[in-house]
Amino acid sequence: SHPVALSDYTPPDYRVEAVHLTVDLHDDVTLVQADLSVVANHDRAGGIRPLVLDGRGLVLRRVALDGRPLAAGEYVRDDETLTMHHVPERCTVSVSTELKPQENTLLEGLYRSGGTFCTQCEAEGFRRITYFPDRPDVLAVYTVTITADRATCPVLLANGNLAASGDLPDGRHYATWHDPFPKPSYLFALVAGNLVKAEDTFVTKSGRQVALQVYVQSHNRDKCDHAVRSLAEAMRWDEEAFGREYDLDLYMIVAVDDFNFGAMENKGLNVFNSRYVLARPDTATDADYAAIEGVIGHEYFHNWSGNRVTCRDWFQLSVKEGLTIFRDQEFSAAMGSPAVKRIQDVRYLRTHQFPEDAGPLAHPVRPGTYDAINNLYTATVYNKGAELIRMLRTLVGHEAFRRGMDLYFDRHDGTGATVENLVSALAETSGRDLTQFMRWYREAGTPEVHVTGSHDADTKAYTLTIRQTVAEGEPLLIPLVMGLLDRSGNELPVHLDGEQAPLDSGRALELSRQEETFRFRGIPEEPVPSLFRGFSAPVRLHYAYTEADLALLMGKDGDLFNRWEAGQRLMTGTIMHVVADRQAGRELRLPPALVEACGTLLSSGEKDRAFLAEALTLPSENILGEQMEEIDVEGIFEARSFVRAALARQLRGELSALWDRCRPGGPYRFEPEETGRRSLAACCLGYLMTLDDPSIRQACLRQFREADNMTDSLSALTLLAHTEGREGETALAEFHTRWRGEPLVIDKWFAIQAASPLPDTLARVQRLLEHPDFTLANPNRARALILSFAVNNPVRFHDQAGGGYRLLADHVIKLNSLNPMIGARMAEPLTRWRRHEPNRRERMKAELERIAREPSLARDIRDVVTKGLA
Ligand code: DPP
Ligand code: ZN
Repeated sequence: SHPVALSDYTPPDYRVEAVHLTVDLHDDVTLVQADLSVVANHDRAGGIRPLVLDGRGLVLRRVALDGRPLAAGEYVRDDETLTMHHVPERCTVSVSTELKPQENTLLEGLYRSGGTFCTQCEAEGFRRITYFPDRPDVLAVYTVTITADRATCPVLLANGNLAASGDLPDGRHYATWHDPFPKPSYLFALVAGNLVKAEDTFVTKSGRQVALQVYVQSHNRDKCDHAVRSLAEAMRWDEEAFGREYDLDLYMIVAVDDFNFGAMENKGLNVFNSRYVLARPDTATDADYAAIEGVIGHEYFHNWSGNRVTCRDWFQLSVKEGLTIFRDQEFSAAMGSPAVKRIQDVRYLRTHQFPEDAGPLAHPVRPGTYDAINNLYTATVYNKGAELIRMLRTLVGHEAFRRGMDLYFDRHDGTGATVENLVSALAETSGRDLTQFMRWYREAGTPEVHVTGSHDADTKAYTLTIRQTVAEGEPLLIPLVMGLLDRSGNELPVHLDGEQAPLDSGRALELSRQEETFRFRGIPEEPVPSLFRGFSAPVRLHYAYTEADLALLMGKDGDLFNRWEAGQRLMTGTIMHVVADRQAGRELRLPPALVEACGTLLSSGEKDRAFLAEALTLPSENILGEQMEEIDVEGIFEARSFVRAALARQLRGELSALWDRCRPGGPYRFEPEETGRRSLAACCLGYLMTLDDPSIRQACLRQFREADNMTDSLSALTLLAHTEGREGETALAEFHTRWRGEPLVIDKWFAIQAASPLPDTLARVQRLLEHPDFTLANPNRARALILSFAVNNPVRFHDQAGGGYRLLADHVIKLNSLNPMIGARMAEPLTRWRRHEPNRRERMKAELERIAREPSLARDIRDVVTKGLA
C-alpha cells in the first residue's frame, strides 16, 4: 500500500450529520446497526462522487439506502471499503455488521478486557465496528443504544448524557446515550460490564454541577481516590490557567486492564489503561501517583485541545497531542515542583525523542507522509510537539499566548484544525510573523547549536557567537533564554549592545540565522554564560565549559534547570573520560571535581529535596550512549558503575547522614515535600548499596519489608534485585507472594527483574517468559518484561551473542497476529543498529531481516522494519 501524503488532503466528499448506533452485545455474536445521516459535501453539478465508507474485518449483514435494502450489485466492497456510486444529496445509509469482540486481540475497535466490553477507536478503530467515513474531519452527533445481558453487564456507558434506559425481555436491558457535541469517530466510546464507581461532584466556575465518575472492577474500588481527586484538580487548573470549562454534566473514566495506549480521551467517557487510574499507597509508587495525575489531566485537557477542537487530519496530530502534552506538563508543574517536572520532561525527551530523531524512524512533528497511522503516536509528535508549543509561548510571551489560545479554541470550535491554524492564532494575538517558526514543524532532526564567547576587558564587552546546524540547512527560529554569571556566581545584567534596558529574565534572544553574534556591554570580567535556561529550545548545545564553569553553574545558577544541567554535563564528561581510560587500558580514576561538586550539593541544605535527588542522579546509560557516535555499551555501563561506586565511597558519610535525615515520619501522603523526601532517600540508598556492605543490604531488606508504601518498598526491592546477594531472591519471592492478586504490582515484579544489570538477566528473562503470570495478550505485562529489558537494560539486552535481539524479534513475530500495534513498538529498539559496533550491528540487522521475511506482516510492523532496514 502507498504512503498517505499530506499534500493529497482533500475535504471529505460526504459529511455525516448524525449517527444512530445500536449495539447488541452478546457473548458470541455482537450486532451493530448504524444509521448515518449523510450529506454531500461537493458540488454535484460537477459530477456525483461515490460515497466511500471505511471498514475492516467486518461481517456485513445488510446495507440500506433511505430504508431500501441494497442488492449486492448496488455497492462495491473490498478489504477496506464499501462504496456506493449513486447516492442522493441527502440520504440515510443503514449498515448492519457482526462482530466477535471476545476474539479481538488487537485491542482496537470493540473488544473485551476481563469480561468488560470496551472500545478503542483512535486512530482507525471505528471502522472495525461499522462502515463509516473514518477520518477526523467528519464530525457527527451520536445517539447510541446499547443492549446487553443485565446480570453480566449491569453498567452500559457511551459518550454524552444518558437519555433513556430500561428492561428488555430475556434478562436483557438497554441504555441510550446522546452526545450533543459533534465529534469525529475516533472519539466514540462504549463500555459495558460489571463495574462499580467512585464518585464526586465538581462545580465549574460558571456554576455547572458535573458528576465525576470513575468505573472499575469491584476489587479495585479502594484504589480510585487519587484518580477522582486528580480529575477535580485538572478541571480547576484548566479553568484558571486556560479559562477552559467543562461542557457536559457528566465526566466518566473507565479503567480496563488490557489497553494499547495509556488512556483515551473519548468525549465524556475516557477509557484508561488501569495503570493510570488505580493507586493505593501500598500498591502504587510516587511515580505512579504522578503519572496518574498527569494522564488524567492529559485526557481531561483534550476535552478542549482535541475534542472541541480536533485535528483536521492525522498529519496534524500534534495540534492536539503536542499541545495537550504541553498543557499536562504545566499542570503537573503547578501541582509539584516546576523545576523537577522540567528536568523529568527533558530527560524523557532525551531518552526517547532525541534517539528517534537521530535514527531511521525520524520524522517531523508534522510529517509529510505516513505508512501506518498507529506508528505516528511518537515521542516526536507528542513531546517534541510540546516543546514547540513551549517555544511559541516563549517567543510571543505568556499574555499573547493565552489570548492566542482563546482565539484558537473560539475560532475552531467544533472543527478540525491544522498546525497553521494554531500558529496563526498566536501570530495574530502577538502581532508577530511566525513564518520561520513553521520550519520546526516541517523538519526532522535535533538542531545543534555551537556557542563561543569572548570577552574584551578594555571595552567591557562580551560577545557570544552562535552557529546553528540543521539537517536541511535552513536556519530555525530558536529562542535562547540566558543569563551571565560573574566568577562569584552573581547574576550580571544582560545588556545587549544598542538596547536601552537589560534583557528581562525569561525573555529570549532569538536566533534566526545560521550564524550570529550578540554583544553585551558593561561586563567587567569574563562571565560564565548560562544558556538555554529552562531548556528553552530542544537543541543540543555545544559550549566548551570548563569543570570550574560547571561547578559554578551547578552551585549558583539562578535557573534551577541549568543547575541540574551543569551537573549532568560534569557527570557526563567525567564518565566519558572513564570510558576513554577503559578503552585505552588505563587505570580508572575519579577526578576530584565531581566529588567536590557532589559534596557541595550534599551539604547545601535540603530546601528542595526532589531537586537534590535529580541533581545527584547520574545520566542514564541510554542518555550517555546518545553522546557517542558508536555506542560502547560495556564501556558506558562499567564507567558509570565505577563513577557511582567511587562517589559513594568518597561521600559515604554525607550520604548516610542524608539518608538518615530522609527517613519516613508519618503515614504516606502524596505531596511534594514527601515525594521529594522519598526520592532523595532512594537516591542516597542507591549510592550506598554500591558499597557492597552487608549491613546496608540488611537495612535495605528491612526497608523493603517494613515500608508502609510501595515507593519505599519498591526502591529497596529494585536495589536488592539489582545487586549480587541472596537478599534479592528472597525479596523477589516475598514480593510475588504478597502481590500475586494485583496485576499492576506484578508488572513491577517483572520489570525490575528485566532491568537488572546482573549477568544472568537474559536467562532470567527467558525463564520469566514461561512464568504462569506472563502473557503477551496484556500490553502492560508484555511491556513490563520485554520492553523493560530491551529499553532499560542496555548492557544485558545487547548481549554479545545476540540472545537479547533474538528474544525481542521472536516476540515481535508472535505479536504480528496478536497485537501488531504493540509488536511495532517492540521492533523499534532493533532499528537503532547503526549506532553499534559491527558484531551487534549485524546481529540486530539480521533479526530485523528475519522479521521482514515473515509472511503476511501487519502494516504497523512492516512499516517499522522497512524503515529500520532502509
Ligand atoms: N490516547 C492517546 C492520548 O491521549 C491518544 N489520543 O494521547
Ligand atoms: Zn493525548
